[in-house]
Amino acid sequence: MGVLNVTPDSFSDGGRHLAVQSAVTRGLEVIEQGASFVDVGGESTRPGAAPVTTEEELRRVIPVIEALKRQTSALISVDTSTARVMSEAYQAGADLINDVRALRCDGALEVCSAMPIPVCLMHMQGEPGSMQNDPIYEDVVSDVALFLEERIRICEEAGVDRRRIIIDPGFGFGKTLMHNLSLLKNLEKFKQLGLPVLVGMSRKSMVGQVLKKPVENRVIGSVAAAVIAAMNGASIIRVHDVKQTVDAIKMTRAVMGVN
Ligand code: 9MG
Repeated sequence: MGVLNVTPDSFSDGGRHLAVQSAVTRGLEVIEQGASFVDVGGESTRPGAAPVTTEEELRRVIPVIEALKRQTSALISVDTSTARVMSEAYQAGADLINDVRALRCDGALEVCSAMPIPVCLMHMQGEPGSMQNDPIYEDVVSDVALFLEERIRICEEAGVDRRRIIIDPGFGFGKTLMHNLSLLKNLEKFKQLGLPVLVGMSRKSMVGQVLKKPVENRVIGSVAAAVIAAMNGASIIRVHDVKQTVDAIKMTRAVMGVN
């Protein structure tokens, strides 16, 4: 899964039309590099990020989804927690909902239960504005697994078919370095829930903290994390550096005997 952030810090400089064009060009590039999905997001969920209005999120993501849909048959994922954005993104052609808040926002569960597409439920402790202020768990692997089990149950009760659900432990979302490393090491535990596992560690601070390197020098560390995740059962890996990760995952899968 290739990351396509459509936030002002990503594609803003030449105005709205140019921003859409450059985002679409980047989306087509990640597909060309081997991504099966493009994850289009209009809300920054980085630690400390400010929330965005629904109208602004729609203005950012819908034209990009529509344009990508016209130009590629690759799968389009929308990274959002907002019910209206989920619904309009689906009508614009989105094939997957990626929700870092696991359908906990108003109306999200109802909207998703009425749509036929898959949904990724991610674990996050707290909210992006404050989630890195001293996150605490009794046992991070069990606590996150319990949360995901509970969200799966709530989704199923609301009418979301289990076969549509993807789960994600949420690396970097309300977790210290030790929490993140422990989740990566024990990722197989999440496979036991019987659903595809998605992970996103690309360029995140867990890589920066281990390597003591700034974001622009985290490609190799991110690829290493992707390989470990694939070996420990991840089915979808959300990354910025698609070309490098695709090669590394091809090698990993060859060793694992899967194609
Ligand atoms: C939007 N986004 C940023 N990081 C992510 C991660 O780790 N997983 C998922 N599902 N989405 C993410």
